[in-house]
Amino acid sequence: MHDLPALLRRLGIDPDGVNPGLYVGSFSSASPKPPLASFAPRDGAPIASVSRATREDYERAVRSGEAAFREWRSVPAPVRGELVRQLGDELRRVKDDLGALVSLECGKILTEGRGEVQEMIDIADFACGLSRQLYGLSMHSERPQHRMFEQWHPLGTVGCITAFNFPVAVWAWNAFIAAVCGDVTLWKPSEKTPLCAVAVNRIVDRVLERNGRRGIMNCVIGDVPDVGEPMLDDPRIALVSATGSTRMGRIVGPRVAARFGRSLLELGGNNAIIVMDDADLSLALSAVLFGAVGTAGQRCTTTRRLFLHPAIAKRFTESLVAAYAKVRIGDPLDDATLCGPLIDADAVAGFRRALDEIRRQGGEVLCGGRVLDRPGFYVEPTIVRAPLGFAPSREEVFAPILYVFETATLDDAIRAQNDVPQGLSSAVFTDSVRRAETFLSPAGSDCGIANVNIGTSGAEIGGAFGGEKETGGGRESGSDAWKQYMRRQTCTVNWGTALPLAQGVSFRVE
Ligand code: UN1
Repeated sequence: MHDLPALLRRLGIDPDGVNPGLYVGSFSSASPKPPLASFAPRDGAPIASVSRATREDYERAVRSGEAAFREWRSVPAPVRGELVRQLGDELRRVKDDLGALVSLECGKILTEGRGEVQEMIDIADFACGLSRQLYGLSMHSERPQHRMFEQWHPLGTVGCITAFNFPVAVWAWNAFIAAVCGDVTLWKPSEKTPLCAVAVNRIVDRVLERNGRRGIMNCVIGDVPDVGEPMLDDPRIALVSATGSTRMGRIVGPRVAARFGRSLLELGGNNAIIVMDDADLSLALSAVLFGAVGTAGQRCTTTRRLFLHPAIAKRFTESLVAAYAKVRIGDPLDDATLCGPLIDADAVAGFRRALDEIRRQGGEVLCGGRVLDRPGFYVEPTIVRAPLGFAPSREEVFAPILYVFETATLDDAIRAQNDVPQGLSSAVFTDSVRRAETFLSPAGSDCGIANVNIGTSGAEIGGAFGGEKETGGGRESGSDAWKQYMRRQTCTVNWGTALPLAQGVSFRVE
């Protein structure tokens, strides 16, 4: 359908040569390492390649950022917001092309690829407004003629490690908020989606160059030991914002903490929807379908578990299986497709392993369960009926596998939902105010996101995004997530002629 080489060229990607893997206020392709090839999950074919940044490139990038930060931190925040506004405008212009590249390189369907670019545009608008609202507090001093307040200052360099499944939006959540906060960013994108990063950096470069601000958003595309790991131990990286698996978070969190750095972790999810007997079942069905099958089960917010009230369990499961049968699996660039491929062969192997284990432990596969025998990395969206506490359902597998359970009461469902190590997103479907509020109460869902009559995935940027327990505790994107990108300073000003001490302490020489 698309003229792919033309699409790549419009986005500043050379389909034939080696694209630069280093953006530090200038481009560079001169790497001694073999280029990194990017493959399209839809057919496994190579798309284009990118030079791999080295450990020395990382060093250049950090230095470039540090130099830019010395000026950027003193630029008025609303002026910083204006630059982010321009980035949003550029993204509006390339929305369809960049959305198509996201589909091509990470395999999500076109509407979701475009949606991801829209998420970047939304966070640009949010960050621009936020640049005039980085509010501090003022408090009443207990001492006469004293003023007390707190203010927020830029942190420095924010290291941003992103995953393949949101190859552009999660960077924007971090980079745009960090930019209005006066920080500089150093982006390490997933090696599985380097071309999305190249396309974004082409746009960023244009806007930074126009504003004379090259160096405030840098990017190193390369291997983890060269350009990812160094961030963890580097005291020049004030905040490491990392999205990925819980396994990765277990490495990042302690390493950054050991040097008293800050980390913001967005790790695994194991999200559930509870459907009660008084729910609008057609709403619930659409939500489960999008939550479980959308992005081929590769969102951290993907619906992985379903808790059904016994009165509707049979009917709802039947409708869901019927809906799954109608899902078109195929080329993500084809408008008729609802379920695209997994990212690569490893992901397919993970799906296979999970299904073997599910069968071995007695899970009942109601539909799907197979790997499709065609080029690319396609698997069937799968529904598994299992007893409560089924061990495989405690793990996040990045594939469209949905476990269905029956739970007699709302309390049982909430208990079962919370009984996993992860705590990202959750939802209840009910028309009862009492049940909805129970789910949202302190004794309800233990997740960072709790929804009523809305699924677990597809959050808007305006709220703080993130989760509890093994999800890592970080919050990105909207609300007051910006505070993690700044340092708080408490200030007391004495404008009087005496020096009274707090707490009534007297300390004087006669
Ligand atoms: C992710 O999967 O890492 O809520 C992020 C959502 C998207 C973000 C997902 N807005 O599904």
